Amino acid sequence: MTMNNQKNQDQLAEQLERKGLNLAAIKESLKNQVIELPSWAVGNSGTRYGTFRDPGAAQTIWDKIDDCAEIQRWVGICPKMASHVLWDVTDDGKYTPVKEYAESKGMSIGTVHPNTFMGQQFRFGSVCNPFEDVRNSTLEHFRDCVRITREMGSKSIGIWLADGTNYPGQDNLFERKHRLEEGLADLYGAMDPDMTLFVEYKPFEPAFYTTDIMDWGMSLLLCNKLGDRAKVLVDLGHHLPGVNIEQIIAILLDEKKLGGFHLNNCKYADDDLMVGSINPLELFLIYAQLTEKEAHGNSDEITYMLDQSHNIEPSIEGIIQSVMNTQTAFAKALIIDRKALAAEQQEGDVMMANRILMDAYETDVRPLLAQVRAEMGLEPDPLLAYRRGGYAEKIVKKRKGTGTNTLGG
Ligand code: PSV
Ligand code: MN
Repeated sequence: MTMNNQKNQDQLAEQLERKGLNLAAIKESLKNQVIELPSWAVGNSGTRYGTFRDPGAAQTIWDKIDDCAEIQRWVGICPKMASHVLWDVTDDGKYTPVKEYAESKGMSIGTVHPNTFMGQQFRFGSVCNPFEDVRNSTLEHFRDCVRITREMGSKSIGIWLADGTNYPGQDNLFERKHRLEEGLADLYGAMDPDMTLFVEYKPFEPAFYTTDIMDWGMSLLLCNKLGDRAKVLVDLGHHLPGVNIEQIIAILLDEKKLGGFHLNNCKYADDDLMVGSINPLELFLIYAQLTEKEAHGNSDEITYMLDQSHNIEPSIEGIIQSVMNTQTAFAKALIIDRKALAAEQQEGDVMMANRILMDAYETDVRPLLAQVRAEMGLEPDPLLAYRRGGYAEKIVKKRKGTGTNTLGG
């Protein structure tokens, strides 16, 4: 550490101490942060209008693992790759080699995502489908997913259903709810006792009139009926405009029902942009709730994953930037002067309470994060370090820009 760095650190430690905060503990929290990388984000992706192919995009499951390991090399807090079962399997239908290859690269498999939205049979939904044979084949897929989760050495399954209807009168909404409850109970019952089920919600798309799990209330209702190991998954892009996500987080935390996140950012709906790129304040306020809980020594196990689609930016760079944005939000939330904030709240001083919160948000945490990275043996700026590392050029040469897309277009 240079003299200047040491001076900055000492100043920061002093400032934090005045707020009753401990620099070493904050650094420890930042070092222990874990974000799962989505295997599906390193392949080509696009919109329904087309795909701009990235010449270095991952083409095979091995490429995806290589890319995730490369990201982890620079960011150091992403040792897990979240998986989508249909897209992360060997050509001969095996999963164990995927796990083994990931391990050889220092990675493990995180949350496993079933896929009940891509087959032709799912035109009218999966577990909510009015046809019994489709419901049964969905349940079979769920049981396969439990086996795959076990085989991949993972402990969590993340379910998102594209089920819904497009037109009034298309199906009976009471019956769809019953089918949904029965289907998820079947999946839950098939899981190992140490597995957790994350239930993701989304207001619309691909269905536009009704969506069977349309919001956090529905997800919570289902999780409460299922049991302790069923928790709500919040995808940041799955809310109607104007919804206060941080309040949802506070409520779910208090109910001990927040299972995890699909991190991304949106301007309108499910835009899947880089987390923290459009609304960094919202991300900070979400982390403010998460750290509020931690500050009371009451933090639950929460799984953080990225769920993004890099359509015009190079995927690996987009992912690295997203991880950095998340670290920034977390660091700012960790330095909130909680004691002073609580005092102002008690006084009813709206102005000062807001100022204390914003003071943390406006603090430049880049030197702190650079220091944390240095202590972890990492470069201070992972994005620039990746650019200098030559991996991007290497994969373009090797993969020759023929990557297939996983999503959209
Ligand atoms: C649906 O929009 C979703 O957010 C679900 O999490 C899917 O698993 C994922 O996107 C597919 O990218
Ligand atoms: Mn998602």
